[in-house]
Amino acid sequence: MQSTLIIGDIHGCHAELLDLLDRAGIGDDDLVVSVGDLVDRGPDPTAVVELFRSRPNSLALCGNHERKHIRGVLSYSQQVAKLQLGADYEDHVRWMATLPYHWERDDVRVVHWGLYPGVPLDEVPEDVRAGTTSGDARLRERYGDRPWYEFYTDDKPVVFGHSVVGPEPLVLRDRIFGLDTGVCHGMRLTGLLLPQFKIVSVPARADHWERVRSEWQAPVLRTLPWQTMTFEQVEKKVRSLRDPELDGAVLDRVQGWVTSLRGALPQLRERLDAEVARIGEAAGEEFGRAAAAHPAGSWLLRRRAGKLSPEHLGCSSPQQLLALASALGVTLPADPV
Ligand SMILES: [Mn+2]
Repeated sequence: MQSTLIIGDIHGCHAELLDLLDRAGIGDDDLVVSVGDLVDRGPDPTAVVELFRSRPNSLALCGNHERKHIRGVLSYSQQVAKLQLGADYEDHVRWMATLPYHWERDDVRVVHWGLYPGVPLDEVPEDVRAGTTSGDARLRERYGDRPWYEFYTDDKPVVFGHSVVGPEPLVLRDRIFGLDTGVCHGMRLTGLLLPQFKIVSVPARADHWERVRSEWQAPVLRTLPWQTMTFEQVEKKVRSLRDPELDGAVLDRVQGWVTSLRGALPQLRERLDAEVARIGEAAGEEFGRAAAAHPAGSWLLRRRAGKLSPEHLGCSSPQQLLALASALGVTLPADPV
């Protein structure tokens, strides 16, 4: 008889997914169902997504993490996953957009997070089923601070993930199953095996998110447009990205880079003034024409006309300052990270 394994939030933990399929004795003919959140925080989202995309008898629901990718709302863990998924990112996100928000059979219903007890699943708003912030607000409106499943009285078992319940799954009245046991945070990956309704679980191999989020910090920071932001925007961004739980070394490098660029301004001003004087002497009345032929021409003309602030020399962004430096033959570090 075909078994069905419903699996809690996997979050890119491919090794544990294989461990769980093995522990549950899943064969090719058995059905594997994910409650959603295949990606984000874990080390190997690509292998997890590819498994669900390529394995016959597989189904994944759309979790709030998939939904963020689909809607292009990328917080830090999505920015990391985007880099991890690499060249196939767009294609995988198009696939995510095809995933259903619930799955129901005669013997079970599955949803990533919420439902309205007594209301058919396809009449429950998508954001409630996915567990987004707006969905949570709707649930709070209906049920206050109590979780929706405390109002669930149907006989049909219901399975969900989304809310980490600790290393052991939540099981109420043998028909309410909360399976997010925090594998990406070093706890466990849990599945529910049907038709027996038996819990199967494997330990996480590491606190993945702790490692992944610091390992990917530099690559993610490298994708930000540091050079074309204004100096003020760079400093504001650095401040907003400071996180007491993260190694600040990469942000320190960005900060140091900005400081060294700004610190080069007196030297650039000296060079610029020396060039203005030199060209003025050599070209006399022809200053404009001679300066225009110079790589730093527009700065020379503005400086001579007194239209360049001595403090920042008209350079509001690192990119402009680097362009001026290069035009004056001064080498400055171009890469912040
Ligand atoms: Mn989740």
